[in-house]
Amino acid sequence: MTRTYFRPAGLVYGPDAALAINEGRGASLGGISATAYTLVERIERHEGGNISRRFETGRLPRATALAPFLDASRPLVMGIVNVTPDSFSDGGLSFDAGRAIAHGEQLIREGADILDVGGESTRPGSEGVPEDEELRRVIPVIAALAQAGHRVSVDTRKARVMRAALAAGAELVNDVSALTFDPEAMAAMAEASCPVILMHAQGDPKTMQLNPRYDDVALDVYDWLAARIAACEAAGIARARLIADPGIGFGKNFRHNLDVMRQFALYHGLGVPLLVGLSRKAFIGALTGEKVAGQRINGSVGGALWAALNGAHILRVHDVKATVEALAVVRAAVAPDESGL
Ligand code: 7PJ
Repeated sequence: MTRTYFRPAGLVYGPDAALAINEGRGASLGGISATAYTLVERIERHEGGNISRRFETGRLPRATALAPFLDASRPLVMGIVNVTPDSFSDGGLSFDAGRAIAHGEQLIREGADILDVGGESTRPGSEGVPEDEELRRVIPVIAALAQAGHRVSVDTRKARVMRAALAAGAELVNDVSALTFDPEAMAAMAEASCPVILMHAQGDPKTMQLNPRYDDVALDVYDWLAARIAACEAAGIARARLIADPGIGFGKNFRHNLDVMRQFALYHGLGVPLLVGLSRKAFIGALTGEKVAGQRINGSVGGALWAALNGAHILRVHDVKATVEALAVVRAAVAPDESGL
């Protein structure tokens, strides 16, 4: 059986996007008003593994509908609030509710739209955290930040933590296992009504970087995410609630990450909004030579801009100020008189 994929290409921005759409030569990329694609790469994956590619002036079979909290004119910036003692990039600096809350407030002042609060490090090689400990870490932080009026997401793989976080005021659930880790997570989300972020990973955090393998990483990740979206819909989680994320660094070697990044626009074919998290990851360090995760700001911002120009709806970052400032410059260059991108 041949499987067919369509990757948006020939991207144009701002007034060019408006013109291309008006002339019927382009369509909005992922529902983002400031970006249009004018070509699609038709990718056919044949039985036995052969892949053929050609450009066409076509449209994606499915357009993306934006959830109300998203912004059609620009990507939202999700600031990372770690409440873990072993998080690799901030050394557990916020392992303490008070400090995590202050850090979240700081990220809001810097321009974050969403705060992603996590109590379990899922970086390569890390061990899981007992449920009670995870709850003890994240719930007070979520409650305080939500109470202060901020939009909070919870980064967890556990149904009980999801439920408690929503009860404490979280508005989104971000699961790096795409509801596969905890057998109850799917039901917990079917009962809720919040947006759910489904991230691709191969293997579990402890072993995922040992020897990741794919036939074609970009397409394999696409198939996996499409299957998770279908499974969620079948379990009663409406498609309109889902956000997909290719999971940079999760069971992917350097080359895998580059392949996924280059073809990021492919994932718009899933027909749901997209999130990317590449902030400070090893892949950025490998490209820049910066060994200290906390010093990988410049490379991370470069990656975030690439994702933004490829229609990402949410950028998950540690360095909110740097990202927001860089986005402002790209946005002005793309559409000086508008508020696009
Ligand atoms: C991601 C995440 C990511 C989503 C982490 C780190 C590791 N959630 N949680 N996407 N990464 N959705 O921040 O380096 O890429 S934890």
